[in-house]
Amino acid sequence: PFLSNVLRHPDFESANVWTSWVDDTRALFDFPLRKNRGQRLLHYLGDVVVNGPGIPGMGAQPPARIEPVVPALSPEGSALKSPPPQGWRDILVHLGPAAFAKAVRKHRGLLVTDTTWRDAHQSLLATRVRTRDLLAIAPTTARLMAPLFSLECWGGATFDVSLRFLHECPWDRLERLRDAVPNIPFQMLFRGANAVGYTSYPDNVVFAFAKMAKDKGVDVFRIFDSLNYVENMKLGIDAVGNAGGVVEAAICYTGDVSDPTRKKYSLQYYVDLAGELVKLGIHVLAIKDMAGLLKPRAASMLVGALRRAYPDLPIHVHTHDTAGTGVASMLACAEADADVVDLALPAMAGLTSQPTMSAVVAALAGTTRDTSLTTDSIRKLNGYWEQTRALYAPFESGQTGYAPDLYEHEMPGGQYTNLLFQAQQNGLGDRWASIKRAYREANQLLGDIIKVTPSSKVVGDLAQFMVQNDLDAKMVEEQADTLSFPTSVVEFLEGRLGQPHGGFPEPLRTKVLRGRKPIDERPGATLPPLDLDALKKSLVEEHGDVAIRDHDVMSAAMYPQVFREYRRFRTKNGDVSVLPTRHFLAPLQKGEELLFDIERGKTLVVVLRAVGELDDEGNRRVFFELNGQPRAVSVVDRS
Ligand code: 3PY
Ligand code: ZN
Repeated sequence: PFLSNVLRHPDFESANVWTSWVDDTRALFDFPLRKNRGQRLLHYLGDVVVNGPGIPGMGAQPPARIEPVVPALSPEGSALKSPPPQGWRDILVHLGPAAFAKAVRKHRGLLVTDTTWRDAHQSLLATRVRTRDLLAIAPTTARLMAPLFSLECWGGATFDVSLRFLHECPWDRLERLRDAVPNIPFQMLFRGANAVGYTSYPDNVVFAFAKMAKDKGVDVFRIFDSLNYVENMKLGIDAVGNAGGVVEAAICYTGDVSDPTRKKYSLQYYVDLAGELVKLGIHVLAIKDMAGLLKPRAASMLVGALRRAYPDLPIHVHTHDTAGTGVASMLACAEADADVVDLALPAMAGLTSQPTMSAVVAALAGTTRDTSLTTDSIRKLNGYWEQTRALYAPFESGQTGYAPDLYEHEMPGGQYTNLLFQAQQNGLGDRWASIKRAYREANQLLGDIIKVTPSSKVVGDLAQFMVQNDLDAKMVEEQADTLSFPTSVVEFLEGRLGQPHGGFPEPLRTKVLRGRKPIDERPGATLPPLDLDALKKSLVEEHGDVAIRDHDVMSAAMYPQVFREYRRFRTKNGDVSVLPTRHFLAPLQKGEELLFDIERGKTLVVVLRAVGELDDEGNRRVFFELNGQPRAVSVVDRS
């Protein structure tokens, strides 16, 4: 079937084939899933009817019974047919990253990154927003939000979550969104030496990953390291530079530069760190306030100091609204001459997400720092996101207000909602307060470190360990040579994440390591290169088909076991990304009709007719109608 797809393809007929043609031409690989596509999807729908969706992180709230409405543009219809207005991506494509950065610095208004497609749903909805719901609004976004500096849409936890829980290919998401949005730069969050994973990868993998991400559509790469360890960041910076992307190096912000008693992370620390990054040849400097600790006065001081030290460097500020200072702090950044700030559409903003775009846009309208975005455009898109958020109601974390104790525990936005959700699911009313207290103590025990993926997990694991075992900080210190610490804690102290500012805590480190030899260089430096060709061969063998593409190899290099399970899932259930979100997340009701396009112009109509009795092997038959024809699938009942 592959060969016949090749021979029949119009590019092949017109001899218009280039070296990467096979990899770049999606249609050639449609054959394995085309076969029985409907039947495979019925298997998924049947499984959800019998067992529920089985997606971790779902609370009791069901998805809303709506299909979100994409706002109409005027003149209706034709607006989507003509190309979108030119945006910053046109400048980037024409001038390249260095001149793009210069143009950004010269621009007078405050530029905005919209995080709705990445960090906002990572922080509010456990990263569960699906490609389908992003894609539906993408062409309209390209037209209404053309003045944006960027759309953050990829990286961070989205890669892992889309493969692992949504059963979708993250590369496919990127390519499709790119096709729909040619004018606005795409931004991703790149965890330095960890790329989109939680641990160091061999250098060749980091380089190949950055290159592939750039080729498939990422423009701006925000590179950070969870300990602000420059050696780890340098690898990411080199990889992105080599790929031709915009190198946006981020310093992670913690502590409080406006509080003279907080000495470890002082203004000078950040200015010096930025200086080291500038020497590496970055295009943009980001301040990554992953917890939302940056109060307005601290924002003025920090942006002001960096601006004075590096007058020509674009400064991009990222924050979370967890404590409620978000809008005020971003306005303070604008005042202090930051170039870009991260905001989210109102329905996806606030609390652990980014501050709301509507307020900042309105506050600056008509001033010299006008964002060029309009309240009307935001309102239109927001209607869609209000409805879409309701579809993902099962993933709401349960947070009902701002966090007054954020300045004590300093937990990043995404982790805050995750741990809160877990505590609520475990039904332990007092546990959340204890975890927050323990988190603070754990951070101090570990030497007051920067807390963001993956170092935040180390602190979170130690905090949970302390709560579970009724240990306070003093007891941990005293019993450190006998306690059985979580692996992440031991690995951090071993140096597997990198070197923290100010060094490791002693005598805790020596006690925990119990004779193990610590690593004092970049952890990835000693990893042998991964042979990506050999990996491709082994994947073709393992999965028994040739439809393993280079980006699948990269997914497998990042997450071997997750990729394996993703392929197995797809063999059984097909490409579930075509299912409407409500039916991806909740069972069909008897007699309910479900309509969806399996490809452009090919609609399937599914009706659930009946669920059979449990048979001797523990299976149930589920009876459907598919485009008017009776069909049945057999599903294992896991109850
Ligand atoms: C991530 O690494 O996913 C983050 O969002 C860190 O802030
Ligand atoms: Zn963030």
